Amino acid sequence: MWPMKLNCNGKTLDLGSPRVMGILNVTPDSFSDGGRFLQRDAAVVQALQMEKDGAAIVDVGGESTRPGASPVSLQEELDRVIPVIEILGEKLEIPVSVDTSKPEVMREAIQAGAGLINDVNALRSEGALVQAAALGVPVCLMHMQGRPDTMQQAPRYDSVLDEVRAFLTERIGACVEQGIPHGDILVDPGFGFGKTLMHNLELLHGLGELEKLGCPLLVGLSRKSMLGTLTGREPEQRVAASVAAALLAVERGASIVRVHDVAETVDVLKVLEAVIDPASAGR
Ligand code: 9MG
Repeated sequence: MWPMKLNCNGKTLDLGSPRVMGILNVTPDSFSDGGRFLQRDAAVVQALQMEKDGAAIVDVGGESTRPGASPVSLQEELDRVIPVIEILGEKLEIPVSVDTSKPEVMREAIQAGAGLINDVNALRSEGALVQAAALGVPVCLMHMQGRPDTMQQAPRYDSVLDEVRAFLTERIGACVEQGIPHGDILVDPGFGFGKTLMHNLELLHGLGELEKLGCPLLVGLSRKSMLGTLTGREPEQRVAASVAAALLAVERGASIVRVHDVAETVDVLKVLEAVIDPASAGR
C-alpha cells in the first residue's frame, strides 16, 4: 500500500480519504481579459475559495491541454503560472501542484512554492524526468495517446485498459530507475486524452484494475467532453455529471479527483464517506 501522506515541498497531502484537487487554469480564456495583474488577482481569489470549499490541493496550469489546443512558449507559460504560484505558496495552507510538461517550468514552480508536478505527458518531454527526480517532490504521471493538438483525431487501442496499464507501468519503472521513490508517484489514466467515449467509459468501468499498480490514482473527468456527449450539455452545465463521475471514480478506487466544482464534489464525497464509515460522520 502506498503512503497515506505525501510530502509536497513541506506541505502535507493526506490521502487517508479521497481528496479533491481544484483546477486553476491561468490561461487567457479562463479569466476575463483585465490584464495580467487583474487576472492574477482573480486566480488567487478563486484558489482561496477552493481551499475554503474543501480542496486538498490546487492545480495551477498555464497551457491548455484541451483537444486541439496549441502549445504556448516557455516564457509565456512561466509568466502565467509563476507569479500565481508564488502568492498561493504563501497564502494557502494546502499544497499547490503545477500542471506542466516543461522541465524549466517544473523547476521554477517548485522554487516558487509548488509541491507536486502534474504532468499530462508523464515526464516524457526532454529533460523532464531528470528534472522531476532532482526536485524531490511527488509526481503525477498521466496517460495520453498522441499530442493535445491531434490526439482526438483517431484514437485506437486493442484494449484500452491493458494499454493504459502497460504505459503507466513503464513510466513508473522509468521514474523509479531515475530515483523518484515509488511512494512519490501518482498515476492517472488520462480521461479524454486520445480516447473515444467508449475508451473513456471502459476505463472508468475498469478503473479498479489500475489500483494494482500500487500508486494512488488521480482522475480528471470534470466537465470533459465525454460528459457533454452523454448529457448534451455545455461545459458550464456539466456540474451534476461531473460530480457523478467523480463519485464513480472514487468508488472504483480514485484517491484524488481533479475538478472545477470543488464545493459540490466535496459535499458528495462527504456523503460517500459517511455511508462507507458511519462513525466518521461529523468528525
Ligand atoms: C491538466 N489536466 C487536464 N486534464 C487532466 C487529467 O484528467 N488528469 C491530470 N492529471 N491532469 C489533467
